[in-house]
Amino acid sequence: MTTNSLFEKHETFPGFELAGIARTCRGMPVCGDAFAWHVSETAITVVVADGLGHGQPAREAADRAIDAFLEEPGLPADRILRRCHDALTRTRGAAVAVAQVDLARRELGFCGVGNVGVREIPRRGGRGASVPGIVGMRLPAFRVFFSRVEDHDYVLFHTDGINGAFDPMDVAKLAPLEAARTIQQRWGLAHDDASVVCLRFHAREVR
Ligand SMILES: [Mn+2]
Repeated sequence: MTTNSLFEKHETFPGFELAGIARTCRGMPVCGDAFAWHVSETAITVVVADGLGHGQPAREAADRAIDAFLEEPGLPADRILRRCHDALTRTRGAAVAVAQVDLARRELGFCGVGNVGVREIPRRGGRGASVPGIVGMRLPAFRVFFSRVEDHDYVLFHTDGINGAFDPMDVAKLAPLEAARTIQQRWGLAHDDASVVCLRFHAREVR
């Protein structure tokens, strides 16, 4: 069997919407990528993890990162990343990125180690980038990049199973789940697990 199994998740909240897809590498029984988000009164936190390699050992690393995050989702982004590192020491390691939006300040903090990227619509710049390294093995010095989010901003996080040459403008008019599906279908690499999380802000309610 060479079916590429898909995991999809989509949730709508007042003022924003989240959708994610993780698609399994061709010929593999399980996906080595995993993602999760946590939404509180004050913050949105998204974690995307790409376990090294493919199959079950990759999945185990990715799952541990997600579990470490969900056990204490209220921590700041840099502490979540460090927590993931501690949780992954006996695994093969993973690329992990953490994005956290402070809803009151309308500010996005992004940090990542390994090949998980962040893209945006429109192009404002300064959303940040992951630094090379392997979470669980060698955690390099990393920083949290802070940037403002405005109404209608679209922020996309993706593993390296998505061809990084894709142009986010191609999905600018699509709702998050449709955008995630389109990115996966058009730019997902068959020989790797591929995942993408789309976070879209809507207009704030006017009272
Ligand atoms: Mn990968």
